[in-house]
Amino acid sequence: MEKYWNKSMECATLSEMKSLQSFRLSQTVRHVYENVPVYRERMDAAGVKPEDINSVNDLYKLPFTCKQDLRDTYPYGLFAVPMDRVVRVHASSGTTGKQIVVGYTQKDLDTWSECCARALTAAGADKSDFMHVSYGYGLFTGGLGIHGGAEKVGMTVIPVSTGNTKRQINILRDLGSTYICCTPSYALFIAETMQEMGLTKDDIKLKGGLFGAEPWTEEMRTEIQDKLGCKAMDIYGLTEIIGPGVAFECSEQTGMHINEDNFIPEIIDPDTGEVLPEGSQGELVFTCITKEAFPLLRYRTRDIGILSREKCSCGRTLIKMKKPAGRSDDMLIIRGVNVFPSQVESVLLQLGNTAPYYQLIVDRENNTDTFEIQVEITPEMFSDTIKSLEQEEHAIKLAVESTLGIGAKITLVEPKTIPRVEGKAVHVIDRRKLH
Ligand code: DLL
Repeated sequence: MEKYWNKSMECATLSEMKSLQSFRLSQTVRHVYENVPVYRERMDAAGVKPEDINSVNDLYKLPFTCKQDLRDTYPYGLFAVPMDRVVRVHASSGTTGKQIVVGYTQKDLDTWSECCARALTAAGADKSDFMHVSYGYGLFTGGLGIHGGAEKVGMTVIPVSTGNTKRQINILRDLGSTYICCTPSYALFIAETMQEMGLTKDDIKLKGGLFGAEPWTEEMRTEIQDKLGCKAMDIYGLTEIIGPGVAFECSEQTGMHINEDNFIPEIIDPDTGEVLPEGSQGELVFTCITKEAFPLLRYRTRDIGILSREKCSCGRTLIKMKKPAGRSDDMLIIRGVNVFPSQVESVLLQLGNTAPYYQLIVDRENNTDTFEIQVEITPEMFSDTIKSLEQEEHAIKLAVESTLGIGAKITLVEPKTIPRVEGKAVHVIDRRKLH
């Protein structure tokens, strides 16, 4: 039986949801117009007044916000409440550029915990469960975000944070954790380290895991489920909007329900800004409608997604988003062809012979892009003949070319060559940017 944390919100009718969103949106717009000079100036320039925003159908009238706006107003320029009401800040440096800072009132922290509590409940967790938190604690939102949700559910929280993987595994085993959360890359590293320690999934008691903070494929899900013996659920979020828990997976595992009573999603054409109809692929945009300290209007995430209101077997009516393939900033254009690292990941894991560690190295020589994929071999393959390794290389080359429509040099590298991470994996080294 499907369990819900907040059934009235998670299973509301469409008209109930729209009217709640409309009410909250108009309140939020008034709040930012009155308290954030940047928003007031932008709305004035666009000729929009708070009284023009009465329903979700008016959303398109509002100007977009983007990461650069957060950088330009660093650190507190977009905060909508006095600092004495802000009880926490988090920050993100992202892969490029200046740090951004976000803030929370006590009510915002409660909203955030509620979002994560819904995710945990959808993953089957309840107060009898133990949650091993391997996301980083600190300015990153992963650790404290899920921690708050797990406490709200009443789980026994084990706040391990990142690092010292062998010690993590001992804690996981000794304290009998039934749930874990970390990046999918780190989950694989934990599995690999367990193997080195002579342990298997039968030595631990995991039932489920919430993995997110980076794109990951269905093949990677299978790999994690097999190796850790737990159901691997996806969880999505970003610092600017609240952190983890913007969207979460249910038992159907076919995309993530967005907590749309708190964050209204839209899909836009990234080039023109035009709002696209449901089912179209485009850039995800979120508007926060319950936050007090840091409510962003129409924030452009750069994440590429698809929204769907198709009926879900779990009974939730919250709109769903497809697993994001990656950020538009992560998309590589190599010799004119669009390439997402996740496509390469799918190919490698489907072939299934090598280790699940890879890196795409892109460079430019004589005005032409070069494209190399380094793939790690498993310790078992290490003793294979040169001939069989060459055959493997060739098989990967063919499969990559037919999926991406572009040739790549495949280099098999020794076990443990590709750096392991505790947080988000680095799948791309684009040296073209250095020239
Ligand atoms: O990664 C928040 C988070 C923590 C989410 C723990 C889930 C679990 P940022 O560091 O600001 O926040 O990075 C946000 O990470 O815009 C996406 O590009 C990517 N991302 C997050 N979750 C997923 C996911 C956290 N499930 C950026 N699938 C986002 C794909 C994801 N990409």
